[in-house]
Amino acid sequence: MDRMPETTGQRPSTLPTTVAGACPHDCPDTCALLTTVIEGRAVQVHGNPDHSHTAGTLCTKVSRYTERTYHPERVLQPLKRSGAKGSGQFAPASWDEALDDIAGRLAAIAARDPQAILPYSYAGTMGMVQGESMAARFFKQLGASELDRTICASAGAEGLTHTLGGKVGMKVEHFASSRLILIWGSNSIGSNLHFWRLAQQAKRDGAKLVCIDPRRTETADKCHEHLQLLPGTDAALALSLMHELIVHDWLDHDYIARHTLGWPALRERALQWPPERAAAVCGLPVEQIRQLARDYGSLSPAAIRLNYGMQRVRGGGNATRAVACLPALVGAWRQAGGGLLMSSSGHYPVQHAALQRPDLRRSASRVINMSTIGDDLLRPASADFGPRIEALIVYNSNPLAVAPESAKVAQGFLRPELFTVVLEHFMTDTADHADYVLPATTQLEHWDIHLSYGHSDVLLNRPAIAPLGQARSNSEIFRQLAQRMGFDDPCYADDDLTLCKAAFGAQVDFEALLSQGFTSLNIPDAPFAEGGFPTPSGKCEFFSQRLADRGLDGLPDHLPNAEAPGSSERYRLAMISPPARNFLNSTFVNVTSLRDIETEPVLEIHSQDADARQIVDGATVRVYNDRGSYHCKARVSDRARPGLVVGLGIWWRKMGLRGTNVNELTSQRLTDLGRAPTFYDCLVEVELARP
Ligand SMILES: Nc1nc2c(c(=O)[nH]1)N[C@H]1C(S)=C(S)[C@@H](COP(=O)(O)OP(=O)(O)OC[C@H]3O[C@@H](n4cnc5c(=O)[nH]c(N)nc54)[C@H](O)[C@@H]3O)O[C@H]1N2
Ligand SMILES: Nc1nc2c(c(=O)[nH]1)N[C@H]1C(S)=C(S)[C@@H](COP(=O)(O)OP(=O)(O)OC[C@H]3O[C@@H](n4cnc5c(=O)[nH]c(N)nc54)[C@H](O)[C@@H]3O)O[C@H]1N2
Ligand SMILES: [Mo]
Repeated sequence: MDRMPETTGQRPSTLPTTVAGACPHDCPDTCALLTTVIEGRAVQVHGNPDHSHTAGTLCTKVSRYTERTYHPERVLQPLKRSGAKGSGQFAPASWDEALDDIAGRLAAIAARDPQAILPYSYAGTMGMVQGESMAARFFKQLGASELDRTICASAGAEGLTHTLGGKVGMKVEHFASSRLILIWGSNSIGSNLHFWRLAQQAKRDGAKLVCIDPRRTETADKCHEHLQLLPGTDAALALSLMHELIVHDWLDHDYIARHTLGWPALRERALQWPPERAAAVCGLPVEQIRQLARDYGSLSPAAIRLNYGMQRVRGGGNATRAVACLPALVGAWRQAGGGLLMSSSGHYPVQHAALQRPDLRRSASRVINMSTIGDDLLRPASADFGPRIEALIVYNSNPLAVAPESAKVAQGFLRPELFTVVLEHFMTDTADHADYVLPATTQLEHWDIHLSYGHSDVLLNRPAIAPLGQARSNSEIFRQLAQRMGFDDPCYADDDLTLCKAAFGAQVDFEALLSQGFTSLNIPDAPFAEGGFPTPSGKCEFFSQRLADRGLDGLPDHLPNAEAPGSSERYRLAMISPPARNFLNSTFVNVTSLRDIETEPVLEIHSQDADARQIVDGATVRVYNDRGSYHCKARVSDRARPGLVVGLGIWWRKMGLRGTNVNELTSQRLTDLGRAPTFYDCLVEVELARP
């Protein structure tokens, strides 16, 4: 296979060429891609067999990447709204017309107060160039409001930071040598497939696999043990495991003494959590908790694949802290195959200042939390809030579908005088509400560089094909807006390859990336075998002085859900809404072959709860609470435990049964740490839909 030379734009070859790239999606696996190109057209995307984490395999959805790229509904020219706000009616515009008008509108708002302008972006691409590089420079110099990017992982991230010191942990490859693996708050087969391969390898070698998840997922089906706890009760379970480790003395006293902080206080707290108490809170059999503690105290190395499913509740930050304390108690960090992994992204030497140039900002700005965009778009100007949001520039995100309490988000986007620009591949629910839609390139059409939150390699993405239609990369669009705004710092002349190099500077061997497409960070196999955690104390902080200084509990605790089951007479079912396997958040919902696998929006409901409501499998139901209502098909299934319903996947609202999706029901309440959304802390009621 010959790799494409460094520059693009060469004459299309009639022979197949193979271009090395990276999967851009928000997934811990960050796969290395090989795209086969014939006569300038990408015909197939494969997993790179030379990249050990990818091992030549892709998930179903990304193997359909060409179907998405050449989708007949790709937006391939700038569009200007021609009908009412939200009507989805647009007319073509030229790039010059669109960019001149947008720059003019932004300049006029900025002249009054640039903080009335808000960028809104997340991880449609995880690329560091097409994410926050040129865009960040532009908005910082403009003086726009800062966006607090909390929608996914910030509760867990802050919990981890106050315990281990950052988003650091085990090297994923060493899970293969673990003897006990706890898959905690994660559906690996659905959303972390390449990790699952390692877990299976460990299983074949005799490891015990335990899944801790309120839903009986396909991953739970394949583990030896499944603890099907109630949502938001993970801290109670973790504290109770500690209780058992203490009373049976399954502790590594030497590791605790040398490499942890706050043990006497944590010990005292954990002793308040006998398994009987946790069993009642978690809705689990006592014996299952005792058995898990016995396994965790005796099987070594023991590893925890902690993930984000368990931190989307009121106490998500504390729950992460509680779980993150466990490995130090048994000295699991001593071995490469022991410890914990939630996110590995903190291991990367990212050169944020070089990429984003915070020095371009001339005055401090307010910060808007992306998870409360529903309320914030509707907020009037005030001394506390600052100016009303007058302009919104959305890229790499689909807030109408993914943000909580979407009726309010939609109401905000419908404000007639709000000026909204959306950079997109498709007419998403959000793009439908824009004043301008700008056609963005896909990963096959632009340069980028990637870190991973599930392994520790850096990947380079080369463009495989020329941009389709008039599409331009995000970075190019912000470069051109900067020029029109008269921003003349030389940094706006940086091309995408320059930005790729700036992402890690001299910290990563860029020549290796150019020649092979990926390179590994140099991380020790057992990074905390001798302590050395990146916390202020250098220890695993059971007690966090930083939290105590903020007036918060310095120790992890169980904080019940804000909408705990049993706390409402009217809404008796707890709803979680984890990803559908064949979608990536709201991405791919419009790819026919993938939508065909997911069929239609469903709500999994246990037969006891279905029977009590005369709901049969396949019936159309209305799921509702005070925030709104959502119609979908009932799937009567014991994947949901009694008292729990599961609204799978983030459908596009307009592809749902009556123009809404599951986020119509979720709340804008934030987590204990990290200011994150509480998607899985949500009570609902379900009834048969009226025709
Ligand atoms: N196919 C696919 N893959 C994806 C995504 C996708 O949409 N589709 N999304 C990507 C993104 S953005 C992210 S952040 C990651 C997320 O990936 P992970 O963090 O690994 O989480 P999920 O696989 O979403 O699984 C969350 C699991 O947590 C369970 N859960 C819900 N509430 C609780 C709770 O209170 N406690 C516990 N213990 N478990 C709970 C859910 O039932 C679900 O099975 O996945 C990425 N990968
Ligand atoms: N109920 C519920 N809601 C959730 C979740 C949940 O589990 N339950 N999960 C939450 C989580 S973990 C996350 S991370 C968020 C995800 O929220 P988002 O990051 O908004 O993710 P997507 O829905 O995938 O939307 C990404 C959009 O970016 C576009 N895009 C992709 N690449 C590019 C590009 O190069 N340029 C431009 N301009 N656009 C591009 C895609 O076409 C897509 O429409 O959703 C959250 N919402
Ligand atoms: Mo996410």
